[in-house]
Amino acid sequence: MRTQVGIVGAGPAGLLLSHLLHLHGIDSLVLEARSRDYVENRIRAGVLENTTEDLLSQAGVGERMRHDGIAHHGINLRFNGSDHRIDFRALTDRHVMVYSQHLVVQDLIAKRLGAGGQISFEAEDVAVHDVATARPRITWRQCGREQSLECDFIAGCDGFHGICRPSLPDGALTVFERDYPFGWLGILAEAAPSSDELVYVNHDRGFALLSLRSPTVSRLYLQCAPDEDLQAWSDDRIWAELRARTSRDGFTLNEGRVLQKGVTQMRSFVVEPMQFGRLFLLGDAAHIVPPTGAKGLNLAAADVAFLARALHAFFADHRTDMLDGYSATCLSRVWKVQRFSAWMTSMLHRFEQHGGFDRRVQLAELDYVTGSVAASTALAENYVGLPL
Ligand code: FAS
Ligand code: PHB
Repeated sequence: MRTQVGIVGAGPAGLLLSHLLHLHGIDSLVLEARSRDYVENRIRAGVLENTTEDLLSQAGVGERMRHDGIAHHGINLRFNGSDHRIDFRALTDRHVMVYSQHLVVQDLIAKRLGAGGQISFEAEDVAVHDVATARPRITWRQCGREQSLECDFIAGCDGFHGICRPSLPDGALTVFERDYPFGWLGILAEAAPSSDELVYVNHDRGFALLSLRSPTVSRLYLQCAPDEDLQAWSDDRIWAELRARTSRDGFTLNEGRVLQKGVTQMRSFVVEPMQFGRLFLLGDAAHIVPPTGAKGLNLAAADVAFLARALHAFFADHRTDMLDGYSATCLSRVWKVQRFSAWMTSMLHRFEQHGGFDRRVQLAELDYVTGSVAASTALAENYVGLPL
């Protein structure tokens, strides 16, 4: 088999790249380890930057997002028992779109398959070869039969635990990382959202986040130990802790049946460069951000936009400059988003090693950010999405 671009991974990055390449008349084939049902129902991110919303709309995959998604014109920071709103509309004249990642994946799969795109689900033992040559290859097993794909380029969109990044030779990449001394325990609940907009809570007991998926489904998180034992958290205990952390005068937490619960690790991670020979790394395969800034999915979409442009310039005009500059272009944005995500995480979470002084400084930062137009604008312009 042969294609122009072999894509490993059918998450948001791999699927959006395959679709954008198709719009440019470039052939691709997507190889996905999991089943279609699994990837279409994997609950993850919930907030699309305005930048990502525009990218999906311009690519013709925004119809259901515009119909079912919920535009949010601000977020709230809750500390010292009161709410402080960051007004995106007033500060940036932009918004974010609350639309679950698994719906984006469903929309992209439907679009690709509807256009005759090739996605091989349940691909086993995927491996990349000869990426330092002009004829890279991908091998895998499908229904017990060995397969081989010759490509011009390979896009590693296989997430943090994929095989593309580890396939590169020792010394090819430099890793920059930070682990956090906490994780997030997240639940999906059959409960009407307790707030019209997201509420990020800094409480003495720990961080909490009130998010949502629809008028009847809430998404809630609370800071927990990095190695938290989920079995130790009954639904009642989760609701009790969320009530304690989100309490303020005049507020009631809506509770309901817990549909799903899980613990997400918190880390900041970047590899440089994000390319090697004819292999390009995108999304979580190249970087991870703590979810406090709602950036993981959105950063993946930005990588895709940059690589799609570069591959179009190569195949249409035989230009290699944009491909050569892919990593530098992405990393300029990646590090700004890493900065924002690390800052939001440090401002909103409780750190065991913090003494009284650190705690006062943290609350003073929240007080300053929410009381200063300049500081609120800086938070807002990063949250709605830096320009591509
Ligand atoms: P993905 O991980 O989404 O997709 C990679 C794909 O590659 C997967 O489908 C995987 O099955 C496949 N794959 C892996 N190895 C393979 C192999 N060897 N062969 C073939 N296929 C292979 N971000 C937020 O902004 N907000 C959140 O609340 C949030 N919550 C998250 C919760 C969890 C549990 C996780 C893990 C991440 C969360 N994220 C969140 C980040 C997440 O949204 C990612 O940023 C986003 O999925 C990145 O998309 P991709 O780069 O496409 O990677
Ligand atoms: C979510 O709705 O899953 C979500 C929202 C905002 C975040 C992280 C996760 O910062």
